[in-house]
Amino acid sequence: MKTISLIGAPTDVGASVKGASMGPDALRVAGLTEALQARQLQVVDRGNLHGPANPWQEPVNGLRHLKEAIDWNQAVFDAVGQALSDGHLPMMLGGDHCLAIGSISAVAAHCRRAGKKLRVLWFDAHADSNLSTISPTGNIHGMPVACLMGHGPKELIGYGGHTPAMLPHEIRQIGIRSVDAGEKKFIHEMGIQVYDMRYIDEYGIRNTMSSALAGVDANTHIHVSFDMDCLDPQIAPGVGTAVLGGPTYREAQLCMEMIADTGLMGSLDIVELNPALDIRNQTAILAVDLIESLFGKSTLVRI
Ligand code: EXY
Ligand code: MN
Ligand code: MN
Ligand code: MN
Repeated sequence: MKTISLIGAPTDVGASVKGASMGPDALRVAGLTEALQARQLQVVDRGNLHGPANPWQEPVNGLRHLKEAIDWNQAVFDAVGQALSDGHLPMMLGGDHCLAIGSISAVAAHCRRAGKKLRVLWFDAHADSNLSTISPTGNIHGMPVACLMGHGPKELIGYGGHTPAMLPHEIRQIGIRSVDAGEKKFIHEMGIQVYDMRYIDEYGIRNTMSSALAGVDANTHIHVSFDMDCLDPQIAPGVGTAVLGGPTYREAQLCMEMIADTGLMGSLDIVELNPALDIRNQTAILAVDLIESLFGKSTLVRI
């Protein structure tokens, strides 16, 4: 029986909107554990990690709360690494998206040790590819992709002693529709494959996911980094940086179902849920619904 380790990382140090720190508990209230158990999965809830409080300071040298982000990511790196060593599937419950630095660094280290190929599926409205020199905000949740590729402050790019944690060919970004000018340049220079909303509109979600999953095989570890603001804010209002024009409910479900069909997902982040901005926990409930599909719940009638 597959065992899922739930790892709460209750912080919003990477953001400038308060509230993502309440994400892990909102997911628990929405019935995450029970939903997974109903799918015959064993769940170990590791509770919430501890880390520094959010000092709510202005950026220094283009980075807001660097010290706090380093500490939180170290805690996430250690906990995700431990879960993988235990043979569990780590599910990191954010928290803001800066935490994917620690999470994916741990997953990448696990893949190197196990001789596995890594495929990161990054669902987001944003490219999260900023650098301190080009970021309009200094918010580190806008920088994890760049950090994972070795572009960022030295403490954020060396978890596990390996830089870069991830190579451009190992990631696919899906649902992107808000990209700063400097990020666009970085993405092109790095050669990152982005399925932006225009692509999804023109080719459809099925072709998008077929392409994003192309090349995976039995030796691939899929990591899903799911930023809740990827979804259209009409269905997911509980996020700090909402952007109009995201995937619909069924489009998002098909993404999850196609990932489940591969049977290759080995780790997951659920981030940027902001219960303070939500309506009756609906975004957390939607997250649980999507997670169920990632683990095989299906609307398929045909057999
Ligand atoms: N690109 C903007 C910035 O860097 O501040 C917005 C980033 C939002 C990041 C969110 C959560 O994915
Ligand atoms: Mn993000
Ligand atoms: Mn985002
Ligand atoms: Mn694995």
